[in-house]
Amino acid sequence: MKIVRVEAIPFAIPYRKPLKFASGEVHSADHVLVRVHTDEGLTGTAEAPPRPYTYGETQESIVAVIDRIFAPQIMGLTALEREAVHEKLDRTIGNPTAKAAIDMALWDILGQAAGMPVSGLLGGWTDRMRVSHMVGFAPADIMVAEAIRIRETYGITTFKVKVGRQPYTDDVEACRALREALGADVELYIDGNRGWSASESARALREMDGLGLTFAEELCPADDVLGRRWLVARSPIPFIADESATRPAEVTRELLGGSATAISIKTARTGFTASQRVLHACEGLGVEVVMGNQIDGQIGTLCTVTFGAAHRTTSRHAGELSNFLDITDDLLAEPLTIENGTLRIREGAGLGTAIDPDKLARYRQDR
Ligand code: MUC
Ligand code: MG
Repeated sequence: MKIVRVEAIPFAIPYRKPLKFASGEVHSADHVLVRVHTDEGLTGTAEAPPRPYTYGETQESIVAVIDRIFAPQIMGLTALEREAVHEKLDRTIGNPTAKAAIDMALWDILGQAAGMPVSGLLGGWTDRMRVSHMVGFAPADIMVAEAIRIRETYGITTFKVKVGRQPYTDDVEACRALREALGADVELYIDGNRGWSASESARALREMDGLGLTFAEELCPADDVLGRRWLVARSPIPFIADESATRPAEVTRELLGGSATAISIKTARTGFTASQRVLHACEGLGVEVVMGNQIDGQIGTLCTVTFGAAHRTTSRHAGELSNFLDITDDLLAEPLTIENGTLRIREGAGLGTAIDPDKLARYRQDR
């Protein structure tokens, strides 16, 4: 199972409609396909989504760091030596999605070699997750129409509403319109991507009191250290850290510092190995977790559901697993389908991220 080659292949697939939120917007899935090959002919597959507004990575930087630094460092190690692999990768600061894709590709190899699904190797709790859909910025009536279409088409009943606009009252209006149109049975929570100040966030939460929101995520920057602590201490609902808690140490810092009371776990940035560290820390500290989405394509989404379904705590809340619906196509040989508001894991050996070679040839950017 020795690693003999690591490929980092840039590809681009257009979106049907852009997803807009307070820290950026996405029009095209300009991701990197990561394939780790072994001397026994196994190939582990995962994807890295560049999110410059969150991690500073670009498609070019992900390809470069894998080609020039990570691949040479891990050559000759095996999928059973993930601690050694991570010791090498961690010599380079940052680059979370590049590191996470390598980690998940190694788990894919492990599963294939063992003839077992990765979800079972991770924990094997269940075979599916309820899906939460992210509603991006638009006028309130368009956001409502989108949520209704998603509920009718896919049976999804949990929505994460993007907030953080100026003035904050536009978002209050959108959340109110969503609750009125969708009724009491849907779950709604909000994500500000650091768009508001602490005082705007507090006013917005107060004005949204009564809408039955379950969580508030990254309403203001964690770098506003005292303002954020002040806000979190007063929040009537658990306050999720997402982009402020991207590594196990940051999770500890934000939770113990009073800047968060719940955590978004994203396999796109912590892979499976470090996501388990984050999850176990959260379980030990007694805070809730949500499986987040790094605006993943289908490969990344399959990784997220594989991890989320594998563990009891991550399965308690709907996972953010539907961003791929906005993308016109994908690379998976067997596309994902959301039915009755749920997404299933793959039952076969490994992750189930087999790639359609014709689609890869069509969308790759390096030839
Ligand atoms: C989310 O949960 O914030 C948007 C920016 C990012 O880092 O992730 C997405 C979704
Ligand atoms: Mg978020």
